[in-house]
Amino acid sequence: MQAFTKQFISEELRRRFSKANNVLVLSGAGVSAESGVPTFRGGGDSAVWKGMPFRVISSAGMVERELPEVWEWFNYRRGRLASLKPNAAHETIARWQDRFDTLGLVTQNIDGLHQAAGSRDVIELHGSIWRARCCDCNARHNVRELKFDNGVPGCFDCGGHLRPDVVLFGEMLPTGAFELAAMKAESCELCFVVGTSAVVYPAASIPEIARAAGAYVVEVNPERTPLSDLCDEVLMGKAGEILPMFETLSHKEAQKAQNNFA
Ligand code: BV8
Ligand code: ZN
Repeated sequence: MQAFTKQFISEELRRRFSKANNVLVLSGAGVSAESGVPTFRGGGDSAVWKGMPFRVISSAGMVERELPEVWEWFNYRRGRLASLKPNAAHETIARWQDRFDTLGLVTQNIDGLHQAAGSRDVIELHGSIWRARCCDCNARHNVRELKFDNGVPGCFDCGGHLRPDVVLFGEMLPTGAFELAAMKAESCELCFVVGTSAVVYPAASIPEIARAAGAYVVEVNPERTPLSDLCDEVLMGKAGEILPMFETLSHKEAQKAQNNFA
């Protein structure tokens, strides 16, 4: 394992990782794949609901025209996600909070698994499947424990129609979320891009911003993406296998530093 780690993670990245103070992680569906969450684009546009590609069912137009169907799709997904647990990738990223002075975590995922692993202050660019938002008064409600299998649930404050508090295609991101993520991208030294096909914007521009501002950008993905060529390093493999390798590495580096000091 250690010999493999040494080969796989370049000297340059080992050095940068051990010295970095300010690190940013952008995650996508692939980080949750090993927890059992289906990705959207693994093997093509694979997510289809009742014959509709997810880009159609998860779109602004569907909320306006077919809100009950949107709820049916989200209830189905809530059911599939309810019992899933964070994996080694989520857990490693959560531990990086104590490893670095500043660790920013920006996710496109709506599954809440980063938070379940202990990550704090997660920037959720695309919202959360565990929240609903009122179409009338804009109130947000935690619906994690609630079951509503039929039709459109009513707002607990005003009785208006609730919708999933998720950013659908053609909708704006939550106020300030992208701006905050972009600020973190501009100031980080090292940026990990984990488990994203990097085709959905504006999320995919975060690593571009980081690279333009001088960060070292590392992609972790079993497949190449449109971002791969821009990255300083591409670690091809599963997030749950690759990210824990950095822990071994950081402990080793810390030990080395301690030995040098003693
Ligand atoms: C907007 C949430 C302003 C709901 C989702 C610029 C150019 C072109 C188009 C646009 C552009 N700017 C904006 C657009 C339009 C559009 C867009 O990007 N379209 C693209 C697809 C062409 N963007 C928007 O509409 C955004 N809003 O721009 O607002 C605006 C508004 C109105 C009018 C004008 C402007 C809103 C985008 C929000 C989309 N929301 N869904 C839901 O879930 O139902 S998208 C969906 O894709 C997911 O939620 C996820 O957040 C997102 C990204 O997907 P990934 O996370 O990358 O996952 P994917 O399946 O694609 O890839 C998985 C990866 O994991 C693969 O690479 C695989 O190899 C890897 N993997 C697999 N296993 C592992 C692994 N990696 C590591 N380990 C493993 N084990
Ligand atoms: Zn309301």
